Amino acid sequence: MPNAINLDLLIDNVNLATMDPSAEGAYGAIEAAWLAVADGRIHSLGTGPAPQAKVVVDGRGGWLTPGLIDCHTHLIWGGNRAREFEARLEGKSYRQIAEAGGGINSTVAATRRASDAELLTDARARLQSLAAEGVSTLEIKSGYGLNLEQELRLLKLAATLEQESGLTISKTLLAAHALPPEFAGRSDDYIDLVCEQIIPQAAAAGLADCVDVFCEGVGFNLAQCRRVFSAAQANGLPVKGHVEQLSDLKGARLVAEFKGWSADHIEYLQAEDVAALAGTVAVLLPGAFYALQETQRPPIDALRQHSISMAVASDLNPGTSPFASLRLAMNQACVLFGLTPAEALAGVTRAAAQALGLNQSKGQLSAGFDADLVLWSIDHPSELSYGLNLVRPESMWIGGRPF
Ligand code: DI6
Ligand code: FE
Repeated sequence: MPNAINLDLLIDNVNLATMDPSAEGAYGAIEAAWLAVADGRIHSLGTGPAPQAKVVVDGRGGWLTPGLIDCHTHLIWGGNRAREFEARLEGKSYRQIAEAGGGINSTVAATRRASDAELLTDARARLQSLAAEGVSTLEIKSGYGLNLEQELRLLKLAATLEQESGLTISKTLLAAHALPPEFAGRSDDYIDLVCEQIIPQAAAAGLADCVDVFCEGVGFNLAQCRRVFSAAQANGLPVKGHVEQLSDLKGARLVAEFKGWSADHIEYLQAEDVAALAGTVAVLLPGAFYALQETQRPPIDALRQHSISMAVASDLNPGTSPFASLRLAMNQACVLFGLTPAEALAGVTRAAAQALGLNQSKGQLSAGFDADLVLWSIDHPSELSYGLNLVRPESMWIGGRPF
């Protein structure tokens, strides 16, 4: 039995959805259990007599999960795109709107105009919505600045949000999100700027954890994305990509070639390209699929057959997924893509941690992992995917501290 003096927290009388892949059954469930925390990490867990600790919490027969992880968001932006939503409902496509100078570039204009304080006020509210539903770790991308100063500004604002919120935030440089208007007709020149200035300076300042691209007709082509990934690699940064969202440019294969953290969207990924993803996480973004009224689904069966980890994320952004809810994305992943609720929960815990390079410390209830914990008053973990706003966390701890 562990030395009681060293245990900071014991959660007793609780069922554990450990999400530990080596544990048996869906959810890696251990019922009628306890979990002990020391020094911000999970110290031990089990059934039977529980150890003593400085603080004891009665789980009252509820379920404890790892803190949820939203591994793909564009959380910081200015303005909104409700008028574009109206235009799409009147029959204009996302691509048509983008080509007419709307889309991402209208958010770029509004974001560049906004002050830091304005951006932070809106971003805080979105972050609080996520945290209120059990999110303890999230990713935030730049990508609405599209020049050196503005992209670095967005990454710094993400760091500010991390410091003030206490959540863990993975910061992703997405300078290759769209072609800014001042580079119209000169996309290779913009990629020069991304590779020669934006990536090196973000890396040197320690502002980015990863580099992302939008590999798409309305974004950047495969050769341009390859250049961005090579620059990331040269600057010591891992990569990920928005790939195969609207068409099949073979971006997922490129991400895999660079041993990227994740290939995201992938509605148009062909089943025969799935095997190449081994070691890279497939990030499913059903919010964007839903909002764009997409009909092409990601190749879920092929991903399962090849044992590719599937994460689920909100893609929170003003254009294609204006939903500050990871729980909605879990439900949509089940209803729209056919994931099981256990796959959806793994998608926002274990697989999402892997998609952020955090699989050694987050996303599981296992000894040695960070004590990012959510206690739910539910009868079964499938309830977390089943409904929306029916259950909220009873309690959340981040690094063993009450949040
Ligand atoms: N794919 C998306 O769905 C978002 N970015 C991307 O590369 C859309 C971003 C936006 O429309 O503002
Ligand atoms: Fe996205």
